[in-house]
Amino acid sequence: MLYHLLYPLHTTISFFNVFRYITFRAIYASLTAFFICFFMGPWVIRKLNEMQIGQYIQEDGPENHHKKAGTPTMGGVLIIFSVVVSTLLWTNLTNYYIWAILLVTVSYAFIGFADDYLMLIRKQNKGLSARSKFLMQMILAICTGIFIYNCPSFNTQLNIPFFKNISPDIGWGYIFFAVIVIVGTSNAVNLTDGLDGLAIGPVIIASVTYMLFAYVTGHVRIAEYLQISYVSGSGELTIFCGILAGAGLGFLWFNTYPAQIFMGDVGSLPLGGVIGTVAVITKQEIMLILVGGLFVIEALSVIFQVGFFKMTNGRRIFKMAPLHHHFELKGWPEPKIIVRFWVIAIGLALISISTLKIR
Ligand code: 57M
Repeated sequence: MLYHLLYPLHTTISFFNVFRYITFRAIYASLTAFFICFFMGPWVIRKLNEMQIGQYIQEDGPENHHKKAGTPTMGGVLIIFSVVVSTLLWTNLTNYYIWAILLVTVSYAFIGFADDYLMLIRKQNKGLSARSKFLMQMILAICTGIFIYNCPSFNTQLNIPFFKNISPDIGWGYIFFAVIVIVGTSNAVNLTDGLDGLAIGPVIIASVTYMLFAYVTGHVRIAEYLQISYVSGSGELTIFCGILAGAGLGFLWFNTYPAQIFMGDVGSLPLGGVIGTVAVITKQEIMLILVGGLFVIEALSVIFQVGFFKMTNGRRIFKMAPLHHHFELKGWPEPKIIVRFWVIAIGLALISISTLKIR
């Protein structure tokens, strides 16, 4: 809205010309998101405490988690509020992709909210059934995929990292591809969200990385120079990714060890979903394996552990899955696991950025 209100004034006051620039808006949008979370955080924590919205802790989890019982949860409401307000303030609302991303943000937050709410009233770790949660995620991802597929500037050629000459046109198959990416990322972020700051850190890292990818994909000359697909209008997602990073930093202020608040599914499901959606729109979906490498590692640890557990009647590869529990049970202090996982996420993100030049 600020963009729509203030940019037209540039004809009389030239200063307002800066609102045209994506880079300018990205910086101030991310600061807006950061300050909303930062200033509203204490109030939200107080309210959640008053409403007794505290975390239920599973009995069979690592010992260290029992002392976390009652930590206010559903802090994702704050992240989503900050993201939606900042997006409405700073982005160009005539851009289709912004609406696709807002659709995922809000609808996945609703699924997460329903899940958290049910856990809360049942006073146990059972919210929506895995099947109904997955079904809702799928339906909404299909709607998003169809929406993106029909955006005039979106083409259905797949970008294969390292192979600039190979870009198969998968036509409407792109919708299914988008669904896998969006639902997969949403669930992977959810699985990672099991230690203080463990999920939000890599979400910030992925957002900053996709800020760069969105900028180059939406800039006709830079995209041509780097020989990547140009997607007209995707540059506006630079601002959205900046907002995600800003809101994430504001939330991390309170979620860092020892956490004063957890995000809940209302945070983890939409955060993963929107990272997947940005990857689809910027056509850097395959690169997400690296950018969100930590989420992939955590999700694979669960897939292998559960598969092995079932095949061998109860034997395990890891002491416990997802992987962060394995290191907890090995006796690593929680902050050490968190920071080391962040270090891995930063390393993977840097490698992914370097691939822009390796073609
Ligand atoms: C939800 N939720 C956290 C918090 C957060 C298939 C199976 C591997 C699924 C998996 C599962 O249910 N994962 C998804 C993970 C929970 O956090 C809440 O949930 C939100 C995210 N959805 O925002 O509201 C707990 O995580 C801790 N936490 C923090 N700091 C944070 O900032 O410390 C969260 C955020 C919180 C808090 O303790 O209560 C969770 O871990 O439950 N299931 C599991 O992860 C379980 N794994 C398992 O059963 N593994 C088996 C295999 C064979 C399936 C095995 O390896 O033997 C474990 N999780 C727990 N206890 N907690 C097992 C036991």
